[in-house]
Amino acid sequence: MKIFVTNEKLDNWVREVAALCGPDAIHWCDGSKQEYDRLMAQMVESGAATPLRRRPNSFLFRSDPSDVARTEERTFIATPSKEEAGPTNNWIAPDELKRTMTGLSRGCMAGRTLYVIPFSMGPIGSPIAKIGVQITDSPYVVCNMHIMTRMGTRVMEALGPHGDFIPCLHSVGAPLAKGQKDLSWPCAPMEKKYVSHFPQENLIWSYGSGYGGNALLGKKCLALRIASAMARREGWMAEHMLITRLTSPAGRRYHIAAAFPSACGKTNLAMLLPTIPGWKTECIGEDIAWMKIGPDGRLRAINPESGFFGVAPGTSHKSNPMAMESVKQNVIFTNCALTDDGDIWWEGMEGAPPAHAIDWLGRDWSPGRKEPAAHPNARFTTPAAQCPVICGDWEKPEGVPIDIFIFGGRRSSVVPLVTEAFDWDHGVFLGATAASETTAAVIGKVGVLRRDPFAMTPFCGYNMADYFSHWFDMGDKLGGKAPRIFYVNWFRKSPEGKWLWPGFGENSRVLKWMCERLEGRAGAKKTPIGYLPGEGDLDLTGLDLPAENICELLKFDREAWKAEVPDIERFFGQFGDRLPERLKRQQRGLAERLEKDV
Ligand code: OXD
Ligand code: MN
Repeated sequence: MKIFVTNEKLDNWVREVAALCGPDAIHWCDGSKQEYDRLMAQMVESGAATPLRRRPNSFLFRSDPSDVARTEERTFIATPSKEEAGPTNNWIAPDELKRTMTGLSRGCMAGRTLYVIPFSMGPIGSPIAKIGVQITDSPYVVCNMHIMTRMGTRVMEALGPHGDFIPCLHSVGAPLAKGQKDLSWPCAPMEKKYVSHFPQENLIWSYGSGYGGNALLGKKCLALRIASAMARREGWMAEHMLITRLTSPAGRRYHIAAAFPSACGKTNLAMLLPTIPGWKTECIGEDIAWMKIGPDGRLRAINPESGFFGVAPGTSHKSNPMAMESVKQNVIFTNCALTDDGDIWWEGMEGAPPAHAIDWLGRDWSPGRKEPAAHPNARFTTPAAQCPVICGDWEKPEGVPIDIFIFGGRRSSVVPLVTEAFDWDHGVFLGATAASETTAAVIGKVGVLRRDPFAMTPFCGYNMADYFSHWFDMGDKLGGKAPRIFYVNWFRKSPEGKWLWPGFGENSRVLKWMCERLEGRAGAKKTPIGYLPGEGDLDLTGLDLPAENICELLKFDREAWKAEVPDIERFFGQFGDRLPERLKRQQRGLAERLEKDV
């Protein structure tokens, strides 16, 4: 079916891609429920999807074992020079990468249907939104895009005959010979996977993977890597941040945007239920924030996505009750375990594990087996509108005004529960030096400390040093209307390896302190690393926590911080002369303050 609105650039591109990739058929997606249902029915029929008896309109997929997470080592930024991509990105010259991608793509859709997905990142028509078009040969990707983006006919109408869009070309890289039976999760071997970005021409070209951020190109590829480069050129911000609204008992609203590396509880914080009486949170987004300075000079944020692609293991009614409520129906589950009564299960869900299940590899599983039943990076794809605490204003085209930025990471030692930056420049330094112990969201070693500035290392589409400069520029533009900046660490452990802070809903106590700092109502003590809550400054009413835990959580450990300085210096060193002078000044400032007796 062809959508009645035509767009010349798009028609030409689809024709070109079809000639290169050689699909058997072309389908223009209209974004309707019928389309979704038809594709799902086909995938159930082929055995790729398992309908879940216990969750209406929900399906389970199992990926190929080689295709379970974003593959950062196969992700490329093709800028004209290597320096423009910077030391934290994999670089290939654009011409060379185009040649490679073209070679791989020749005939790659044989035996498959080419789907054209016009989609909007952000509410259609919002001044902050952008239109993309993904071509893919994966019906699984089409169904995920139905949930994660606004797509189909209404986007074609917004695009119009002459509108511009960001082309996103995707193939699972598994052409079918005549009569060849398809696999339930087709993909290419690791060395043939490429997630390629051409920021100069706003082009995305992904080959060989059907999983998450490698394949749902609106998300990490467009909304972060390409958008971050566009945002720098155009003077706005594309950040790896949740957006949440916190309302005080007096009815004052605070909007918070927070950046954490993958699988650090970002989704939990985005929709947390406060444990402190009278406070309320409403979720606007849980992964990405696009922010522009509004007519009033304040930074306005939208969530460019319309669904959650959340990590399933560890999600429970304790860690994230609102996520559990959001996944009761209309959900795509990937790499979760299947129970005998037709439900999904994963490690960290409350209650006893099932006596028997089918694991993510399709094998029999029972408790006590060494390997987990669900892959540690198993996911749910669910409509954001199903979240019981979704904010009434989450689709407001003008976005919400941001009051507070939070950075953080997973650190078992050194970093206190919460720190407030002295000012914007110090806040940029906190963001730039953010570090976290790695988790399973990305292929690689787990538990290693890595610096992940602004949680953007895998997602910045240009030289990270220039990105730091962009943050300083934005601060200069925002002036007195700039959000206040904080740094948190929920993951501090005792020497015996026990969590010191209960986390989850109790994190609202820390958010409350931040809001009260904005109002000048909460106290703090000045330390060389920033302002920390002093004794009695955090509202701990009703929280049964040993005094030693609080003391440890809010301790400034001079010696441990002194040991951080050389590591920060080393980390900054990789950016050479491109590192902004203002960051160097911050680094020197920290080192000096640590030497002084304050
Ligand atoms: C994600 C990630 O999937 O950051 O959101 O890896
Ligand atoms: Mn993310």
